[in-house]
Amino acid sequence: MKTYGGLWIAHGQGSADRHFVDENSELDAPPYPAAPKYRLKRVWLSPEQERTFYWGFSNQTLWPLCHTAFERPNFNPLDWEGYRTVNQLFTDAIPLESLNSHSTLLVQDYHFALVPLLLRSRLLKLGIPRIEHPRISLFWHIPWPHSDLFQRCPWAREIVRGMNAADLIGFHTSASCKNFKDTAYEILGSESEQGAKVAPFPMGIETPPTPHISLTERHQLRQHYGVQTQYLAVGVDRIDYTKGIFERFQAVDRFLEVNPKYRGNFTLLQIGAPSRGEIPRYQTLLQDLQTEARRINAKHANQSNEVILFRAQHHARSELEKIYAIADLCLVTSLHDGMNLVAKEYLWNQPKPLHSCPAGALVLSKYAGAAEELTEAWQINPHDIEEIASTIKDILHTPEHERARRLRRLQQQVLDHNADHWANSFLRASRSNNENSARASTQKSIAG
Ligand code: GDG
Repeated sequence: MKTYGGLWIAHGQGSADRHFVDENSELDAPPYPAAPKYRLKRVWLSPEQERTFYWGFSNQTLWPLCHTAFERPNFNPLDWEGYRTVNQLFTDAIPLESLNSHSTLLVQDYHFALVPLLLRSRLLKLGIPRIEHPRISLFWHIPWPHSDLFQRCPWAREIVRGMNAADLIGFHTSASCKNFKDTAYEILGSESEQGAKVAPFPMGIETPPTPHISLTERHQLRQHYGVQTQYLAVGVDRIDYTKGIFERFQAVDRFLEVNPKYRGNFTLLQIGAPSRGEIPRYQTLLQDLQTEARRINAKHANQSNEVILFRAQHHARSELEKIYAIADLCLVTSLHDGMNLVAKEYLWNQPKPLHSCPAGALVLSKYAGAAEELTEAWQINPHDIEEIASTIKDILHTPEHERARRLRRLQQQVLDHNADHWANSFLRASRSNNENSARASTQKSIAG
């Protein structure tokens, strides 16, 4: 938005949001520093709409349905009703008068599957011919599961029809694209072929130059975070059952069981940002993780050393960057993940190898979208605790030149496919796709 400008329509949920908007619920953004780059328009939801649309259908139906983490989705008709209502609310908030066939509308994520079709209906009701519609692109940040699985959802047809009305649908991976195309074809038959173009756009991170960090700073930072051991692994996640944090703790436990010489010499620093705390499953997960960390710490207790330092709180970005920089390895053990940006952030924040410090190594779930790109990472099956444990050991025994070689290759991949690359290629594809479909509809109407 900062690069291209435009209008961002978003849920107003902050306690002060209403104080900072004009009579159209809009404001300049970003508010600081003074030069605004785009407009922000707030949509207000009632507590009931938040409960059904956000906590309910988005996060207790679509989220578990799309992640193969063996978590049962809720199929609650009231939540579905709330989801439809809020999708209509957001569609109605789109200022049609300022859009034309040169405009691009980006619909973000699984909360808004119905917006593309609802918008088409609104445009057609106003008598605006298809050729004059804005380009509609949808980016789906989470995986798309196997067609057979998705069709268990009682409202699968409405969801897929809603999405298919876009010109372009982007996923992070080719696997999700294939699953979506299969689902659309099985549900809609040949109608699906006249719908959206579907393609992978693997998302990247911002890649500014990263600061150098000296041996002394590294030492001080480790002390600051309570790390007293030679080897440090890091995990950074929202506390979510899809992220495989519990499995990660168990793998560290197993690693120390099989390799007792690392007891007192290996720490996992786990950052867990509280997330979706209104949902009971997320509350019990946090408690389970705390209990498991305590159990493992007691089991391998070595004087004052804790094996798992679990910091279940939000951290400033600058702090995360330092934590990435001081860790010898990063454990990304998602049971399923659209992409996983943490993997890329860890790689990018690795300092130039310092004398006597090993190059950072990434343990990466093969069920994270990032695994399609980051092929030089140490890939594991997150359900296989033995495999994660033995991979940690393999990494600690890998020669330095090999670790450094892999890191260089991975960092190059992160740089070549950074956030700018993602935004530019998605927008370019939105535009070229529209030109193609505009041409196709012109030809059709001429033929007609
Ligand atoms: C969804 C998809 C996809 C975490 N803790 C803190 C914090 N974070 C930041 C990380 C990272 C982001 O949150 C998490 O991104 P992920 O990609 O790992 O995962 P999700 O939140 O599940 O995101 C995912 C993504 O969308 C993008 O499309 O990759 O698959 O599930 O940037 O650094 N940031 C701060 N404090 C924390 O405590 N400041």
